[in-house]
Amino acid sequence: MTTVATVRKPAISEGPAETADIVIIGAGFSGMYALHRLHNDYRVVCFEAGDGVGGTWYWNRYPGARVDVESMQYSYGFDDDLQQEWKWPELFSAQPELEAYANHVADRFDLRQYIQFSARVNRLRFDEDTNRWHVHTERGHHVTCKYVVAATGSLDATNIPNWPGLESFKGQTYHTSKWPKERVDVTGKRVGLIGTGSSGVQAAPVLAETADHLYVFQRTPAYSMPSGNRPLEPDYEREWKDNYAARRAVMYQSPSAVFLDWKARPAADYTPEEQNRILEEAWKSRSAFQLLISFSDSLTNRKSNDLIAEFARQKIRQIVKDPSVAELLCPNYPIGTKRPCLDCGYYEMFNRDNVTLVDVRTDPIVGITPTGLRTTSASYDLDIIVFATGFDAMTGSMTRMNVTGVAGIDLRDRWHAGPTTYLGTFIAGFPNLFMVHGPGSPSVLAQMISGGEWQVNWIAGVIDEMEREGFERIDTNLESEERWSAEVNTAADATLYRSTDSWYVGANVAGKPRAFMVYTGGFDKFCRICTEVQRSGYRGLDRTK
Ligand code: NA7
Repeated sequence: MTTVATVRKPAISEGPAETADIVIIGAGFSGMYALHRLHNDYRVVCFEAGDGVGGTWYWNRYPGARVDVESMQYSYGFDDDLQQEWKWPELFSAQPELEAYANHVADRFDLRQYIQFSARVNRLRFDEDTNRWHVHTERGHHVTCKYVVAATGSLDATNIPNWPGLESFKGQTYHTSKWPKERVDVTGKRVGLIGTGSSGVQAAPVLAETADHLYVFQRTPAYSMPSGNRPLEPDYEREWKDNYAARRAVMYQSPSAVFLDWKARPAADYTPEEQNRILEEAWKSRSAFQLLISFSDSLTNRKSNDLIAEFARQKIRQIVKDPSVAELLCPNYPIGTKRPCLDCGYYEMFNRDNVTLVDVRTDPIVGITPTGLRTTSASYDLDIIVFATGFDAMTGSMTRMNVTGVAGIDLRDRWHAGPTTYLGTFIAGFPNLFMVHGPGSPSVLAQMISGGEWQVNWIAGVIDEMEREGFERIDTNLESEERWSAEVNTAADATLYRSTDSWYVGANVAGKPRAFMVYTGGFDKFCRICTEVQRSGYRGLDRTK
């Protein structure tokens, strides 16, 4: 089960336009599954910007990168032999293992022959006269096709704030999501890590082990929980493999496509002692998300949420020895309204002498200098700056492709006030274009591999039916988008998500319009709605011959 580099047989050459039935953009987990699902029935081409498969797990190779959902769950379910035969070494796999798994799947299902690597799509144009998409890549490919499946990832377009002086820095800079394949040696170096989301929280303890000094520049503290990662116990693995079919079925019927204990009641139903016992058990459990679902109203009732948040803050205060550092690390927003993190020794790391926490909320970074960075009131000398500053989430991977639809409308203009979609999959005026994990779908709030598999199957079913019934074009309309936006907003309004600035609402990128971009009504409900739309004769969609 090793990574195999194969010689590819390009199906598509660079140069004059070639034709395909379907172009899939992205060879991450959803894109690869789309290829597998569709290549037997259609002429399919996949364009991938990286030179390997794996998407998120190809790009995010920073030290400490690790998935925050158990690997027995965060894996494909479409092929039982695959899930029975693959052996995950750890409970929560690290990036190299996830990349190896992606490579194994690409080889096992012979997918590489359809993938053009190092081929970033930089132009996507719909031709109304022919009902065909024209797909162009930076390498000069030009393919016309009937359908496009954009499996471009929710978190792909990197965000580096536009600090003055960035170019002047004489040391090395890295963004966590574009980490080089070669090992970056920080031994004896002064490292500045900006950002304390999942990437920063995971990278920091590893960097601190060898850096001369690590400065952690924090704007908003994260809620992070110990992953309790460990080698996967054989008995536990056996239990999963013996029950995979039933457990996958449970996952598909759960709000987040994960196999967790969803049996909780509202916090007020428990005595304070019971509440505490439940939270302690969740803290020690196998998943950060178990803490969030300790009570059924954790994300809808502020009082219940406060109980969990205060419990998490107490844990921070117990672990971090310096009380002022501990206070700075204590978040004050509702827990779960920004993506919670799963860590390996993050808070413990702040007890090291070579780690300094810098609060850039009260003393913001104002610029990068040749020798480090400046905040409003201080300067820091650094050899290396690590940007763990996240992504232009949910929309960036689509808008940067220069997408134009009917009447030449540019997707950036279409979404200038925030993204609107129908079912997180369709954009009015961009016919035959399907997004996987698009804005308005459960995307990052559901387990991404299983969620992607479900959505790809649904999209493939729609395409199959189009072809069987002789349709040329499927599109949605603004009324359907409005209705779906109302549904997304109603679901979000019933939660605490909106009370916090996060990338779920586009708040992390300067100038980005605010819009709630994730469907919080539950993965299970989302699947039911999509299924119903198809069964009811494509309500909200216009199919034409
Ligand atoms: P995130 O979660 O978006 O984290 C980015 C971090 O960078 C976050 O702490 C930001 O603070 C910080 N940031 C961004 N801009 C600035 C500026 N201008 N100054 C200081 N700090 C800044 O990205 P990750 O890569 O960590 O994780 C992404 C997802 O990957 C994660 O949720 C999991 O799903 C896996 P802020 O919170 O905006 O104040």
